[in-house]
Amino acid sequence: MINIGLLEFKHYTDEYGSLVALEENNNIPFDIKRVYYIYGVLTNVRRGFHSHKALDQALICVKGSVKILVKTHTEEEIYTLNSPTEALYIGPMIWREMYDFSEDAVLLVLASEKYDEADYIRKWEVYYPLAVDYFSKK
Ligand code: T46
Repeated sequence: MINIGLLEFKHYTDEYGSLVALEENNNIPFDIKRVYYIYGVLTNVRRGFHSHKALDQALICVKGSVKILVKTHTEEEIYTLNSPTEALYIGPMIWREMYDFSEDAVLLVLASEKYDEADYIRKWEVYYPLAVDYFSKK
């Protein structure tokens, strides 16, 4: 799917435990301008329901598990994130919904820009024609 990818991170594991290092424009394919995390989500809660116009993000479930639905006007895929050594890259113009959070889930997100509500498309009926146009030029 365009603008979606799984990133696998090298981990340094020894008898003292494990460590993963993330670097912008290295194993994270964009400048990192913001980091946030989502936790304490009840299992029956679904979040997201939006796209971004231009933002790049990497979603890492550093603890527990969560499902991520990503879709466009023509395609959809579901990813289960349950490892601190992998991330789901989500680029511009991808609708996303996060659900089935385990009780202990911590979803860490690295973002290419600071928070800007103007970059969100929060209505499917607004997203749909913009997606038709955006992906027709890809
Ligand atoms: C996304 C998915 C994966 C801020 O003030 N600053 C921030 O950086 C963020 C991300 C959110 N907020 C505020 C805005 C809302 O009042 O936090 C509140 C909850 O945000 P939202 O309802 O957008 O959360 P989610 O879980 O639906 O979506 C979030 C990100 O907003 C979004 O960019 O891709 O996680």
